[in-house]
Amino acid sequence: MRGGQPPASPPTSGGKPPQAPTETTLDTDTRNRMRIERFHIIDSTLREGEQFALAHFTPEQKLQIAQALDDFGVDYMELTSPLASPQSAADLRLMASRPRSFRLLTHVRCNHDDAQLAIDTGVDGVDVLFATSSALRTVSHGYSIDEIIEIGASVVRRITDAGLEARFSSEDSFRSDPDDLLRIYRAIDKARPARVGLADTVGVATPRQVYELVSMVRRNVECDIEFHAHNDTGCAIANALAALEAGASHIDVTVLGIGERNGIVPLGGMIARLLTLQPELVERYDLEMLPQIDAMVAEILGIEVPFNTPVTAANAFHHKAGMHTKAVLADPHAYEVMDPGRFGLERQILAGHRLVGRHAIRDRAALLGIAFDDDQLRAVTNEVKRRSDDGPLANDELDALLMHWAVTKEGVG
Ligand code: HCA
Ligand code: CU
Repeated sequence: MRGGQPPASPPTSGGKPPQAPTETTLDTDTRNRMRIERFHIIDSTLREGEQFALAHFTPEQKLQIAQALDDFGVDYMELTSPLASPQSAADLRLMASRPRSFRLLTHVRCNHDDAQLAIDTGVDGVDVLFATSSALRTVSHGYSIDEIIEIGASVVRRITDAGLEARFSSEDSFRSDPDDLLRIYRAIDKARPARVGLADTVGVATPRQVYELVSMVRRNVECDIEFHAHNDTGCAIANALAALEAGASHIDVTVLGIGERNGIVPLGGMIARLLTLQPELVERYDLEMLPQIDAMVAEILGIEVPFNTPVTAANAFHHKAGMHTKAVLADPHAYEVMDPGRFGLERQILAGHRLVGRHAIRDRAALLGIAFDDDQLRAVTNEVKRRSDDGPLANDELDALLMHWAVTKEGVG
C-alpha cells in the first residue's frame, strides 16, 4: 500500500471489517495462533543427560535427582534403557518400584525384544525410537519406510496392549523426507500411541522449520506430539517454543540442558521462556526449587552452573551499568523480565566498579545508613570510579570507602 490509498473496506453485513495486516501493523491472526494450549515436561536428565560427556550417575544420585524433580513437579521422567547395562536395568527397576508423582518412562530401540524388556521393568511408558532419514536408514538399520511402519505400529501395539503409554519418535526428523515422516506418523497414529515425537537429533533445525513440520504433523495425527531439541546451534529453547506454538504439548528437557555434545533444552531456560509468555503454563511447578536443582546437578557433575544459564546463573539478576541500576532501583521491570523472587532469588545492584552511577552509590550508602547530599554523591561516585579503574572493589572495600566519606565529608584518602 506504500504510496497509495488503503483499499476500501469490503462490504460487511454488520460488525467490524476483518483487519488485514499492513506494513505498520502486526498480523493479529499470527499472534492469536501463537497461543499455547498445553505444556508438559518430560525430564530426560537420567537418559539424555546421562549421554553428557561428564555424566555418570550413581544409583543414589539418580534417586536424589528424581526426588528433586518429582518435588518440582515434572510430569514425566525418562530413564536410560534397561539394555544399556546391568546397573541401568537395576536402577530403572528400583525407580519403578518406588512411589512417585511423575510418570516413569524408559527409552529403547523400536523392536519387540527391547520393548518387551522395557515393559517388564514396571515403567509407566516406553519411548521407542526409529531412524527415518535415508542416511541413517542405510547406515543404521537398513529398513524401508514400509518396514518401519510395520515394525513401529506393532511395537506400539505391544506397549499399549500391556497397558502402558507408548511414544514413537523418528530420529533426526529434520533431515528425514517430510513425505516419509507423514506416512509413518499417520500409520503409527492408527496404532494409538500416547504421543509421536519429533527429534532434532543434531540441533540443525530453525524455529520456522520446527513450526512448519510440527504444524503439518499436528494436522495429520490425533495423538499428542512430543519434541526433542538439541542445542548444537543454540536454538533448542526457541525451537521448543516453536513446537509448542505449532501444537506440540510435551517437551523433552534436562537439568542444565545436559545431553550428547552440548545437550538439549534446559529445564530452567524452558521455564523462563514460558514464564514470560504464558505464566499459567508453568505455575503448577515449584519454581523456587530451580536454583537448588541446577546447583545439585552441577555439583554431581563436578561443574559450576554455567555463567549464562537462564535464571540460575550466579549473575542472572545482577545489575551493573549506571543506566541500568538507576532504572532498576526506580522499577525493576525496567531491566528484568522475570521477578527473581519467583525463584526465591534476590536481585543485586553492583556498585564497586567503574561503570557505577550515582543512584547505585546512593542505594549502597543508604544500606549503611548514610545519606550523601548531591555534591557529595557526585564526588564519592567519581572516587569509586577512579579507584575501581584498577579492578572492582569488594563490597567491604566499597563500604569502607563510603563510611570514610560519610565521616570526613570530604573524602580525603
Ligand atoms: C540420540 C537419540 C535421541 C532420541 C530422541 C527421542 C535424539 O541420542 O541420538 O527419542 O525423541 O536426539 O534423537 O536423543
Ligand atoms: Cu537426543
